[in-house]
Amino acid sequence: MIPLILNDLGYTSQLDTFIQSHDLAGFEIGRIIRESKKKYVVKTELNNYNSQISGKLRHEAKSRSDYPAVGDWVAIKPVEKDRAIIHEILPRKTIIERQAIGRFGKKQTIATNVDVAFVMQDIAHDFNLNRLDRLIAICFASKIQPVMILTKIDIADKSELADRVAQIDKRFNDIYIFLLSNKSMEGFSAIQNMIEYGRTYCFIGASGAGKSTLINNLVGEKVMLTKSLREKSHKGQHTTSHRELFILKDSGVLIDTPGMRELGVAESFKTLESTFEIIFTLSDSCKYSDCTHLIEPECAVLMALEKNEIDRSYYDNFHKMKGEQSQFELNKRGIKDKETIKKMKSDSKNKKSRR
Ligand SMILES: Nc1nc2c(ncn2[C@@H]2O[C@H](COP(=O)(O)OP(=O)(O)OP(=O)(O)O)[C@@H](O)[C@H]2O)c(=O)[nH]1
Ligand SMILES: [Mg+2]
Ligand SMILES: [Zn+2]
Repeated sequence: MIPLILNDLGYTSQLDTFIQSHDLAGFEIGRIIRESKKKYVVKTELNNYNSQISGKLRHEAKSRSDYPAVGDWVAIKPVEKDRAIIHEILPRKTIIERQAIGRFGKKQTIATNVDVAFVMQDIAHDFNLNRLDRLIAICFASKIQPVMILTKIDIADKSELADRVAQIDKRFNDIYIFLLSNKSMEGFSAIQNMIEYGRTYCFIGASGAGKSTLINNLVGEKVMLTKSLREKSHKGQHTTSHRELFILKDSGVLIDTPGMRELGVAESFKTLESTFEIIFTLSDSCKYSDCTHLIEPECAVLMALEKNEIDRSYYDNFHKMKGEQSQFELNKRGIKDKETIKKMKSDSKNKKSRR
């Protein structure tokens, strides 16, 4: 393993005071570089430790945010060569969190101690201003500076690209936007150059945006698995399923995250409605109250599309997500049916055994 000092991992002297005042001098200090199902990898100056939290921490944890997350600084005690127990989570500078899917009111920690969030979006086939709104909102809610990266410019139609960038520019006029191709590497060095030593950069955005591909390019080796949509066995399945932190040599610290499906299959009809507010408002003026906005005459949505008042991508995305949403409802019902069958089977088994 390449020797490193804590500063390479983004350590700042602000943490010294806490360590001294909390009697943590006897502990090894490290940063969580990987998390998967409450198992953590902690990197210290000396080693990488597979870690679990102490009974005391677990006992005291009231919510999800009391558990460690990738990016956290922690005080650990090694128990074996490569194993350690996490005894304390040091105060967090920032937390990126979002509403946990399907569990309203519950927060999910994405990463901590992040300085800059790279909000990534595939500009060629996954242009969605509403999603960008949400991602940017997550950053602002977490008090983290967002920087936008629009990917796949190599396969985007030139005039469409200019138009989309103009739209984004207009909507988020104070946010810096990078244009990138992970294939031709156009725009890559500008991103590479903005990454500063000791600072932490978290990559967020929808699945397929190219987060892991960019991280691989920055690290200079294939540290993360990447996949095209075609290769994904299920529609919308994420390639990255865990969060992981990487240290660039003489540069910053990067955190990869799984694609956020905040507009995706698990969302309710209500979310669809607020996300596609324009379509839902227009549909009040459609001739038929149950208009699908696909073929009906005097459909206000189709008319708006024709007059270019709404974007084709906005319209298409609405149908795509509406389809996903109904599929999700069907799946949910399918699961319920399966559960009912299972219960009936086990009930009848119980009856038989009682006889
Ligand atoms: N043409 C083109 N393809 C790209 C670009 N960036 C990424 N890709 C491809 O897009 C696919 C998805 O890229 P990933 O890096 O796996 O996407 P991700 O954002 O990490 O996705 P999740 O891990 O599912 O959240 C891969 O097949 C990449 O090769 C780009 O700039 N141009
Ligand atoms: Mg990925
Ligand atoms: Zn209609």
